[in-house]
Amino acid sequence: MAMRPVARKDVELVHRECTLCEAHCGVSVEVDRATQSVRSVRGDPDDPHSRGYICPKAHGLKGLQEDPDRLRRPLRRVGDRFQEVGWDEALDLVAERLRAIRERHGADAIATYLGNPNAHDFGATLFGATFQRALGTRWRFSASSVDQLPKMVSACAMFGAPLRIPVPDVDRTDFLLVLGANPLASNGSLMTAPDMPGRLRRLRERGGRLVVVDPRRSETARVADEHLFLRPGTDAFLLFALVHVLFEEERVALGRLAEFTHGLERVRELAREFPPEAVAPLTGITAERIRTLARELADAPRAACYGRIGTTTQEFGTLASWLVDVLNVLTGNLDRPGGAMFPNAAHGPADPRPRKRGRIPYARWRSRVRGLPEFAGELPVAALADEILEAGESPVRALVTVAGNPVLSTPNGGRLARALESLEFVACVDIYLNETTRFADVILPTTTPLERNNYPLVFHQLAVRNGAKWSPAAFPKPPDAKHPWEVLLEIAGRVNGTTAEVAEEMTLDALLRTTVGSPGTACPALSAEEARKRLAPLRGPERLLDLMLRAGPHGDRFDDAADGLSLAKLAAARHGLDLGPLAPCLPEVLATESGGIELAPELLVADVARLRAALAKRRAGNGLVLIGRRQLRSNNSWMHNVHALAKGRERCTLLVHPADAGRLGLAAGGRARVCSRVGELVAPVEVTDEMMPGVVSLPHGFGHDAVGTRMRVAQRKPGVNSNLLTDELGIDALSGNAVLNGIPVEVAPA
Ligand SMILES: Nc1nc2c(c(=O)[nH]1)N[C@H]1C(S)=C(S)[C@@H](COP(=O)(O)OP(=O)(O)OC[C@H]3O[C@@H](n4cnc5c(=O)[nH]c(N)nc54)[C@H](O)[C@@H]3O)O[C@H]1N2
Ligand SMILES: Nc1nc2c(c(=O)[nH]1)N[C@H]1C(S)=C(S)[C@@H](COP(=O)(O)OP(=O)(O)OC[C@H]3O[C@@H](n4cnc5c(=O)[nH]c(N)nc54)[C@H](O)[C@@H]3O)O[C@H]1N2
Ligand code: SF4
Ligand SMILES: [Mo]
Repeated sequence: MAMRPVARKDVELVHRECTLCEAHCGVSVEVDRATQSVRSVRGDPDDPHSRGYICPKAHGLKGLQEDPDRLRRPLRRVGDRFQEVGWDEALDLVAERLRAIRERHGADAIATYLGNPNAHDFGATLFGATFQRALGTRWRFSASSVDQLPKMVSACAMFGAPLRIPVPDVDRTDFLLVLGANPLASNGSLMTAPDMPGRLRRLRERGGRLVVVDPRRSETARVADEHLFLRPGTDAFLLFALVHVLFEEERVALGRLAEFTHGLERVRELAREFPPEAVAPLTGITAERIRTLARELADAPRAACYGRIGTTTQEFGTLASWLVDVLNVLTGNLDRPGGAMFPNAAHGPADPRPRKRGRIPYARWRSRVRGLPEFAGELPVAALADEILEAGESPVRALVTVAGNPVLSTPNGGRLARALESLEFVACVDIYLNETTRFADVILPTTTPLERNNYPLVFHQLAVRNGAKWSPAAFPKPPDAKHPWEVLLEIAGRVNGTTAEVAEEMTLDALLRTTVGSPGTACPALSAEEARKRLAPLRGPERLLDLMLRAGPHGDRFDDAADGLSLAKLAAARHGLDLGPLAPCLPEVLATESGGIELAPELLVADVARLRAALAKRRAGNGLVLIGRRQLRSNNSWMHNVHALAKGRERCTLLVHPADAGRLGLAAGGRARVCSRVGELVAPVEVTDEMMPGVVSLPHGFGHDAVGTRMRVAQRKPGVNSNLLTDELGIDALSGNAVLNGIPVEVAPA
C-alpha cells in the first residue's frame, strides 16, 4: 500500500521503548503529526542497550494504536449489551457498587486481579498498591501466581526481598545453563536483555557455551551447544543432583561468598538424597550427563544458571527457583561478573520499603476454601474460582481486574468463567472487550502504551546492564481519555468518599517518608515539605519517579548544582543512559535478618520432604503431559487482534512427537481431542521431533471464540484456550503458584 506523502515538518521521530515485553527495546516511532498517526516503528540504533534490535511485535504497537476494536469510552452493561457512558457515571457506578458490597459483606468480599501489562506501565506500578489499599481487601490476586511467584519466594528467603532476583550476566559469562526459558521467542524474562539472539551468538563467538534444558527443542535450544530433553516438572531433581555432585566431588567453591553464606552444611545433607543415579530415570537425563554437567558448571571460569517459566510454573517451582541460585552460590558465581548478579537501578532498590529485616511475608493469611498461603500481600490466583464459588457464607462477590485476562491466562479458565458469571459485580480496567471483560458490569478503558510516558521501573531492576531510560508519549492523551493510574486513583478516591488527588498525595507522602527528612534516608537534611515544593509542578507517576531518581544511587539529592540524576536530566538523554555493567554488591544489598545469604532457609528446607516423597514414589512417568510455548508474534492473550501479528499460518497447534503420533493415530494436519481432569478441547496437530516423546505442547493465550467479545481479528483465528486443560488444583504447594506445565492429558484423534 502506498503511503500518503507527508510534508517533512509533519513527521516527528519519538525515541522511546517498546513496552510489550521485558526486553524494553528502544524504538523510534515515526509520527505523522498532521493526522496524529504512526507511520512506522523502527529499532533505535542509538539506544545503548538494544542498539537497534526489535522483534516483529514492535510493529504491533501501530496496529494496537489504530485498532478500531480497542475501547476508547467506558462501557456499562445494560441487560446483555454494553452501552457507552461518560467517565463520571462509570466511575461513580463502580465506587457505589463496591462500597455497597464492602458495607454489606466486608472488604474481603471484593477481589482484585492485576494482569501482566501493569508491570510494563510505571503509572500502574506506582499507584497499583494505592488502589488495592483503598479497597481494603486482602483478596488480592495477580498474574504473578501464574508466573514468577516461586522465584519471588525463593529470592525473599535467600536474599531478603521478593524482587532481589539475580540475573544472568549473559554478556560476560563463559557458560550459560538455561532451564525452562526460551528467550529466542520470549525475548527474555527476569532478565531484561534486548537482542537475546545477538547476545547468545556473541556468547558462543567468544568461546562460551550454552546448554538448554527443555522438554522441547525450542528456538533457543536450536542455537545452543547442547540441548537436553527433560521430563516436565523434574527440574528440582536435576538441580539437586547437580548440587549433589558438586559436594561429592568437592567442587564447591564459594570464594568470597563464604564469608556471609549460611546453611552450606544443611544443603550438603539435603543433596545426599538426590544422587544422579536416583533422579536420572525421572528426569530423562542420564546420570553420567548430570555428572559431567556439574563438572562443566564448576570448571567454567564464569558460569550462570538461569531458570524461567518452565521452572516456576510447575509442581516444585519454588524448590527449582531456589536450587538455581544455590548452584550459582556453590560455584562462586553469584555476584561476580559473568555469573548471576544484582542490578542497581537508578531509581533505587526493588524493595525500598523498610521492611522488618528477615521477616518473610508468607502465609499471614490464607484463602478460605483451600487454605492457600498469602505471599507479599497476595493470594494465588489458582484459588480465585473457589473463593467465588465455594466459600460458603463469605464468598468473594465482586472482582476488579486491571489489565488482566484471567479467563485465558489462569488454570481451569472454564471454571473461572463460570465463577465470574456468578459474581454480583465485575469492573474491568481494560482496553478490550475480551474473554474476561465480557463479564464486566463496567469496563474502564485507558490510554495505550504510545499515549503514555514510561520508565521501566520493574525492568531496570532485572536488567543485565544498568541503565535508565525515559520514554515520552508518542501521542498526547486523547480528549476524554485516562491513563491507567488516573483510573486507579479515581476508583481509590471515590470508593472512600474522597478524591483521586487525596489518594495521590497519600502515595507521595508514603514515598517521602522513606526517601527524605530523617536519618537513614537518602536526603536526611531535606524536609518532606521542601521536597514537595521542589518536585512541583510534576504530578502523578512523574513526580514519584523524579523523587526516586533524585534520591537514588545516581541522584542529585536535590542539589541542582550536582550533576546527579533527576527526571529532567534523564528526559534530556533521548536514547537512554547506560550506567555500566552490573557490579558486585554483596553483602550490602542483602536484606535477610542475618545480613547474609540464606542458602538453606527453613521455608524451603521444609518443602524438600515433598520432593523426597515424589522421588520415592515416582518411576519414570509414562503418561502423556502437556506443556506450553511462547511464539514471537504473540503476547500472552492480548495482541491477537492486531492483524500484522495475527496473519499467516495457524499457530495455535498441538505439537506431538512422531512416535506418540504413531501410537495415538494422529496425523499431521489432522485434529486431536485433548482431555485433562478439568476440560477438553480440539486442536490441529503438528508432528515434530522437536518434542520430547511423551510430551505435547500447546501455546496459551488463545481461545478467542467466546460469545460477546469485540475482537474481530482475533475471532477469525480464535485458536483454543490451553488453560481449559490446566488444573486449578495443580499448584506448587509452597508458593501456591499454578502448575501450567506437565499437565497429565489424554490425546486422541478428533
Ligand atoms: N498455560 C499457560 N498459561 C499462562 C502462561 C503460560 O506460560 N502457560 N503464562 C502466564 C504468564 S507468565 C502471565 S504473565 C500471564 C498473563 O496473564 P494476564 O496478565 O491475565 O493476561 P494478559 O494476556 O497479559 O492480559 C492483559 C490484559 O491487559 C489488557 N491491556 C493491555 N494493555 C493495556 C493497557 O495499556 N491498559 C489497560 N487498562 N489494559 C491493557 C489486555 O486487553 C488484556 O485484557 O499468563 C499466564 N498464563
Ligand atoms: N513473544 C512473546 N514474548 C513473551 C511473552 C509472550 O507471550 N510472547 N510473554 C512474556 C511473559 S509474561 C513472560 S513471563 C516471559 C516468559 O519467558 P520464558 O520463560 O522464556 O517463556 P517461554 O518462551 O514460555 O519458555 C518456557 C520454556 O520452558 C519449557 N518448559 C516447559 N515445561 C518445562 C519444565 O518442566 N522444565 C523445563 N526445564 N522447561 C520446561 C518450554 O518448552 C519453553 O521452551 O515471556 C515474555 N515474553
Ligand atoms: S523484544 Fe519485541 S516486544 Fe519485546 S520490547 Fe523488544 S520489540 Fe518490543
Ligand atoms: Mo509472565
